Amino acid sequence: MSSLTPKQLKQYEEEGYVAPIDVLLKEEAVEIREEIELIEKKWPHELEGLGRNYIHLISPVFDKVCHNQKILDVVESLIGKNILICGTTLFVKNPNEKGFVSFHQDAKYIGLEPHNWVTAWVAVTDANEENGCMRMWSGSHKADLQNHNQKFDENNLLTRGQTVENVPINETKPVVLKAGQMSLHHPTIVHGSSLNKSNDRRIGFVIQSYIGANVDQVLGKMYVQQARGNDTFKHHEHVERANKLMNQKGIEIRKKANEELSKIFYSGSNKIGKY
Ligand SMILES: O=C(O)CCC(=O)C(=O)O
Repeated sequence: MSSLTPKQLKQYEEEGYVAPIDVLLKEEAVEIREEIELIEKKWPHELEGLGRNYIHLISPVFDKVCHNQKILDVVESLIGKNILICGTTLFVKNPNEKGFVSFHQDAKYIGLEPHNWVTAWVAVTDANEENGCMRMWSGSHKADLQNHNQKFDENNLLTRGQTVENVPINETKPVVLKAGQMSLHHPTIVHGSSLNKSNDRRIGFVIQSYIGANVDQVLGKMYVQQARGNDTFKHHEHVERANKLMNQKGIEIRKKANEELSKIFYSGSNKIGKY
């Protein structure tokens, strides 16, 4: 098993994230991009809005990434051997669009308690400073949850446009990844990303998140898959893995999962955004 090295574990503990980690071959990243572009062509609205979530339930290509043993080996070194997949999101920034992600902490609105979980950001394309890679506020995971202003900006790729203000940019670090590499980040690290100024798409496939089986969803209902070990806690409903692109069962579960996710993300809000 190739878990994180002591140096990588130290980076995660001290900085709140670890990167880059090689997980996929370049050809596998190309295959994932092709799957996205095939879906966009055949079912033009499928990945829009809420449709950016839970693609692993309708696509065997994405299912394979979620259950990738190299990814699970490193995830295990952070959250233990009983691992569940509780959701996935595509973060796509097209060239000539104004998409950005305000600085935020994932744990603020996601309802996953305790924080025995980690988010894996898999680079489908290269991610760099030119095309708007993530920036991590190193060490910020050690503080409590912070106040977030809710801005609902139409170019913000976050549900509520939730924003931690006054982040010292010089203390943030770019997470530069090659296609096929991954970063892992802590539930409470403050992070965000800015515009894609390149001529190509910037695509991240985010397993959001891998959770320990002990983690409950305190704001709503979640549909999970067992990635490794077992689930003696039984907090969540387990669902089947995708065996065929756009299989009917997967489509139905994905619809339900998205309805529930929306309730979770907008819990307590009197406004709903486009995701
Ligand atoms: O893809 C991005 O730029 C941001 C993604 C993000 O905020 C996350 O994965 O938690």
